[in-house]
Amino acid sequence: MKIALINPATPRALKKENLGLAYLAASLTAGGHTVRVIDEVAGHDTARALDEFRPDIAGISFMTMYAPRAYEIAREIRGRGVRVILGGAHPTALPEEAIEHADCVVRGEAELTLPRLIDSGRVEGVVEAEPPVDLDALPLPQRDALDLDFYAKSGEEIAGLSYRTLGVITSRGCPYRCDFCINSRRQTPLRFHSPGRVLDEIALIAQRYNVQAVAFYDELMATDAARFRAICEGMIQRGLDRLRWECQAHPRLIRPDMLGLMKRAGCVQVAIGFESGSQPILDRIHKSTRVESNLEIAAKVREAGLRLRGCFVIGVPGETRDDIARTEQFIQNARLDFASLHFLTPYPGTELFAQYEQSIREHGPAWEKFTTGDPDAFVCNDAIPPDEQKALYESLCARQAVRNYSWSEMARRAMKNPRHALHVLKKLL
Ligand code: B12
Ligand code: SF4
Repeated sequence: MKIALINPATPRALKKENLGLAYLAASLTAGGHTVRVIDEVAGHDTARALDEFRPDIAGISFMTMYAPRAYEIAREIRGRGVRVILGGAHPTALPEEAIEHADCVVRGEAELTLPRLIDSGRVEGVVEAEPPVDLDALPLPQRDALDLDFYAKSGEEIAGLSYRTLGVITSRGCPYRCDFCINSRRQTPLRFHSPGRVLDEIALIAQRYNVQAVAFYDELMATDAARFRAICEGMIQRGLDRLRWECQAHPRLIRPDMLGLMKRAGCVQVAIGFESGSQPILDRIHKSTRVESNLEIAAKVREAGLRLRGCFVIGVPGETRDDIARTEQFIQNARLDFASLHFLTPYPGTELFAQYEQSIREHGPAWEKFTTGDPDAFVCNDAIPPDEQKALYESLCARQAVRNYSWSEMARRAMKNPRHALHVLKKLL
């Protein structure tokens, strides 16, 4: 059968490849189907691509912020008499909403289930996917189905420099349960690709797509210390240490004795979700970390010569002006190279969503605002009036933008997006 896999976009889409679709494309191709990925993020015109390809079935993959666009595409496709299947983070969390717009919704990781479902001919209703237990048994993600030149050129920015970068996923899941993350309610266990398979995949993309850097998209890269060590050592042994890479790590799982090895293996930057400089706020979101130990680990990462990107959330229930000031102080004390500031957003499927579900529904959720950068999405915290919270968040983002970028980088960004630059400037004044 001819299957179209669609990646919807909005103007706020980040230019990063959807590896979930590449994994699905590989499984469907292995099952004898002909797959075409229609990727709006890469600039594809969905209507035109559908006219050309004329699929028998279309699958649409989306996170919450793309839900309105995904439903629009689903309507158009069903108008052509083609069956539509929805999957990804949003339909998994809210299948009862998604099924209103499609013939079928698949919840969870669908490499095994989607080909079976299509072969059965019963593309209908809400289906629970059977998650793959052995990740190495899955075929390599079919990256050729994506417009890789577009994504590699869009590059990862590390230290203000743009590299030809592609993403790799080496594990699925996380042992922690932060309230705002889908892992707070995730049912599937933590699973890993073996070091051998990870190294083969990196070697393949380095050779085939001529990349300079790898972005590890894992939620956390170092959950299994022995495996992570084997990956780092393997990168050195196989000459893959010429690639630069960034990974995400949890403060409690970073082993200081590993930092030197990571650097030798090509790591240039570690991203850590510190989230807040205030202990009661960390406790409120069940982060399982302490402010003091976060500062210690930040110092160790910098001492090892790795750049440190910290991620933070503003808007946690009960957060006061003092808590926000402590977060800004933390950013300075930790001497971060880059701080990413997010506005706490109660994504469907999370513990936080469950806590606020009723008022989110009364509020009439504007899913396109669920970007983690838009205080108008939904405000959970009632300790500060919403308008003041928004102003505090935006001025903190503006001050941080000045710290994050060099003057030349700021000038380049201002030329690219003058309206945003003006907005930042206004918040600074
Ligand atoms: C890698 C990643 C990214 C990458 C790449 C994103 C991309 N283009 O795919 C980057 C760094 C860019 C990113 C950014 C963001 N991300 Co992100 N990201 C992830 C992460 C860690 C892994 C996703 C992944 O690749 N998994 C591996 C693949 C194999 O799984 P998958 O993509 O889920 O696909 C499987 C299933 O979902 C299903 N499936 C998927 N599509 C379809 C379609 C059909 C038809 C079917 C049947 C099945 C199906 O089958 C696939 C194969 O198993 C997830 C966490 C998670 N556990 O999912 C968060 C996650 C998806 N991200 C999230 C968020 C919020 C964001 C951001 C909005 C904000 C932020 N703070 O990071 C931005 C927005 C980006 C933008 N503006 O476009 C949330 C989404 C919550 C939601 N309900 O929307 C998640 C779940 C993390 C969380 N906090 O809970 N992200
Ligand atoms: S440590 Fe990160 S990935 Fe794990 S539950 Fe917390 S936010 Fe989610």
